[in-house]
Amino acid sequence: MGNVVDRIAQPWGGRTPYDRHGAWPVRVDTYLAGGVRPEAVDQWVRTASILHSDGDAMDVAVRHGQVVGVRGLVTDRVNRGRLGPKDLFGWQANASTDRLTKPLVREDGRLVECDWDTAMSRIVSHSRALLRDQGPGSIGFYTSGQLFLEEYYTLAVLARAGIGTNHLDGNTRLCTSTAAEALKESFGCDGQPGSYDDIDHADVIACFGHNMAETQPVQWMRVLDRLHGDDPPRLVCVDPRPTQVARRATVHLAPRGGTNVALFNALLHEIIRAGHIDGGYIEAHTVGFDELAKAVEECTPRWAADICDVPAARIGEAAELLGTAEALLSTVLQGVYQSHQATAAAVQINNIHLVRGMLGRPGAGVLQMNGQPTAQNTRECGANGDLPGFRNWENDEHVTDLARVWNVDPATIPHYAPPTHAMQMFRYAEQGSIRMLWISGTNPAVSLPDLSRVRAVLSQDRLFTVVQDLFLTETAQLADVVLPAATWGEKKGTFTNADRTVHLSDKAVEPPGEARPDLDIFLDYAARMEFRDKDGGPLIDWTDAESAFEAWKRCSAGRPCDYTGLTYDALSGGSGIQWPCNEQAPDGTDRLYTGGITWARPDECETYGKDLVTGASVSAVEYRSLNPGGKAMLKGVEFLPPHESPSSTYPFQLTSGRTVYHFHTRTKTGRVPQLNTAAPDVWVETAVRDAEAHGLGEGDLVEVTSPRGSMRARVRVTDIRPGLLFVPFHYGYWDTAGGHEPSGTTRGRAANETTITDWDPASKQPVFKTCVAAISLVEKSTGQISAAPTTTASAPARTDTGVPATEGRAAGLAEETTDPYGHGTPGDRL
Ligand SMILES: Nc1nc2c(c(=O)[nH]1)N[C@H]1C(S)=C(S)[C@@H](COP(=O)(O)OP(=O)(O)OC[C@H]3O[C@@H](n4cnc5c(=O)[nH]c(N)nc54)[C@H](O)[C@@H]3O)O[C@H]1N2
Ligand SMILES: Nc1nc2c(c(=O)[nH]1)N[C@H]1C(S)=C(S)[C@@H](COP(=O)(O)OP(=O)(O)OC[C@H]3O[C@@H](n4cnc5c(=O)[nH]c(N)nc54)[C@H](O)[C@@H]3O)O[C@H]1N2
Ligand SMILES: [Mo]
Repeated sequence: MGNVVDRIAQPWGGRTPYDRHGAWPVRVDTYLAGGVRPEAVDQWVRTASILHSDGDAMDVAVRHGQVVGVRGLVTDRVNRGRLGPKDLFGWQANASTDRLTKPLVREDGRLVECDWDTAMSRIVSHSRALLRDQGPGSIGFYTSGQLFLEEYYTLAVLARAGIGTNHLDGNTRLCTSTAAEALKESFGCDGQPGSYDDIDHADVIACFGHNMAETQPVQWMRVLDRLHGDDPPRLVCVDPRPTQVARRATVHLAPRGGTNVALFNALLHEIIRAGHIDGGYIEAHTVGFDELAKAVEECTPRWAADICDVPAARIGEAAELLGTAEALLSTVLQGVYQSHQATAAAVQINNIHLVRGMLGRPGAGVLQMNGQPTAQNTRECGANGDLPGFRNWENDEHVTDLARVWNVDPATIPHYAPPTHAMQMFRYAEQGSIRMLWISGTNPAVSLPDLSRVRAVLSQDRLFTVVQDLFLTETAQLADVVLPAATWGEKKGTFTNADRTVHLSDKAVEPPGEARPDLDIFLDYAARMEFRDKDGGPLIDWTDAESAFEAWKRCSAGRPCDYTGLTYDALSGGSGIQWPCNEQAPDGTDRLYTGGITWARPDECETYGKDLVTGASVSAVEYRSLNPGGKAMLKGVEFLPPHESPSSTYPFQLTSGRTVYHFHTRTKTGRVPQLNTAAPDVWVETAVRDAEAHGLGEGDLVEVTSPRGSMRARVRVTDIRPGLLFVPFHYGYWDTAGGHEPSGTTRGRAANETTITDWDPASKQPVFKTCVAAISLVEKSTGQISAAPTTTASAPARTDTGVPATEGRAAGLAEETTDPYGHGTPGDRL
């Protein structure tokens, strides 16, 4: 028996301290609903979390054919038994009574239930007519970072070689396209260099625009456990909000929104000026040092202090920590990827590691993070703007090789232009060249910027929209055909986390009604469309998850993301396994680039790169001359001001993001009592100084307006940087109380009513984190308080405001044990 802990009140649970270079102790977290005892569980089914990119392994408890709880997997390398609040409680959404159970088609303006044959026939006849009349470029697919590897691979083959369209991308464009681009720009190829194990060894851990405490709570537990042990790491945090990471940091920098490049250039300036560089490493493994040094030559801390509104001395302290670390681990996420000059900024973090030789050894690593649980697979399978297996669309040999794998003519695979990115696909749909858009596992009517525009695009009569989801989401309501999907726990497949760890997710229970796995839907479509290879055989000859996985292994062979050494059987063991896994590395690979840079040679690289300011492609010839030996590339970039800056009409900067209790547009977490109650409605965070200046206080209802639109929320006064507003983007117009119908009041609460249609020139990732806004009072609070949690970055600045602490009470209780084998030795180590 372990401790029982309210995991809503204490999202990170209890501490299991450990020392530097030690092994992270185990702690097994279990939540079983409704008083079910472990002995009463019929079956434990292996999977990993699907509500973030951490890849926390767990077993799902099944009783009488229903999921009744979860237990962290003690032997897994990623979490050693721990689970975060969403992992513990989130599975309950699967059993919601409002799951889609039958396909729907639009008849006389209304969505009505039908059978699968009717829905699929309608999609197939539309596809055939469009292919005949307008060609493959009239069909687009917009997918997810939440399906399984087998599903993305199947979709990539059917879209790229079956339909022959270039218009296939994922919501990973909104999420990790900058991570991928930054890795490609620096290392010539995607692939996460670091490992979570680096947390055990680092003496400095730096989080750049990454609220790890809330968005990867289990790795944050690992950091906390080190902070409680001997020789704790020092933390550097770059975030304008008082996140838990910021509160624990030795140095916290809270820059003005959109100024990351100025700040990072100043850090590089100081590191180089102080001589904290590894000349041997630079010489052996990089090109471009002189250009980088020149680019940051003038970028003194004093210069950056004005731009970023951060004290110059503080920048110096951060540079000193980063510059003198023995083993530096950096993580980068949306505060960089969705901010201004995203790729340029993310690349500067790679540069810090390269000039310091901080790569490829324990504790020295970069984690250009992923966000979504399966975003890595979207990228490697080519269901985003890349070809499968990190192949280079501009390299004819790579295209020919892919054509060999698929047994098609190379000309079948569109490679006349870069694969179309999601923002461009919506533009094409707006302009009318895309006439059919198949949306799977994403809710763009809440998650894309500038929602009134997105609704207008999706509502057009001339656009035939297919939406494949679990629920009748804001997006599904605008569709012509809605397909009910089975999800995690109801289907089998694999997925890969942010440190390349592959997990197998088994089927625990039957999906509701007629819902089908996304894989079966894609296979059904491919069969009905009769896609053929060049010998007349079926283009797609696999029939289930495991045969799809085997097909993908053949496609990944010899590529950086080599899966050939993995099998479903091997993945059913005690832990996930990190790719590449092949004959040379049968147990997987913990770190990339341990012996230098591997995939940047001109014939092997995934891309020849881009100009980080304009996005213009570097040509193959230029790449060959700049980087003939395939080293890492140091790329300096000048700071440019954000595209919108505050004015008298819009005096604030506005940013948006997440809270620990909710996932994205809340289709799952909004249906879970513990999570929904912890943060039931939208709020807006504002600084003490700004609240005083505008006469605002806790719970006041305000309108936040930008040049695009407006939204309403109640105020929470926090220690956020002055001049900045923060809104969680989780809340669309679906409401647990209000049901499905868009209502006048709740419709205007999505952060993306206000955000801008703008994207990074290199990664094409939308700029969600930097726009301007005004705030005006709608109604003074008469005792109402905002729905913002108190446990996290949204904690009130003052404790005397009468805001009750966020708690789960009896419903939030979960068990923790550090002695899962009953040896009586707490802290039992792996
Ligand atoms: N609880 C929870 N966890 C999740 C998810 C979720 O929805 N909920 N989603 C998953 C996904 S898909 C993703 S992508 C990740 C995202 O994970 P994170 O990137 O950690 O989350 P965000 O809240 O989007 O943004 C992080 C921080 O960026 C800061 N920021 C804003 N503007 C700037 C800026 O200009 N510069 C800097 N330096 N910082 C800035 C914000 O203050 C915020 O605290 O989380 C994953 N995990
Ligand atoms: N303003 C602002 N906007 C943002 C962000 C931000 O920080 N600020 N962050 C961006 C980021 S990083 C991300 S990742 C996106 C997320 O944006 P979305 O992807 O739109 O968000 P989700 O709510 O996760 O939508 C996933 C959908 O897939 C469905 N689904 C879940 N599992 C399955 C399955 O197995 N099969 C199928 N077919 N469907 C399934 C869910 O019900 C849900 O409707 O939002 C982006 N938008
Ligand atoms: Mo994301």
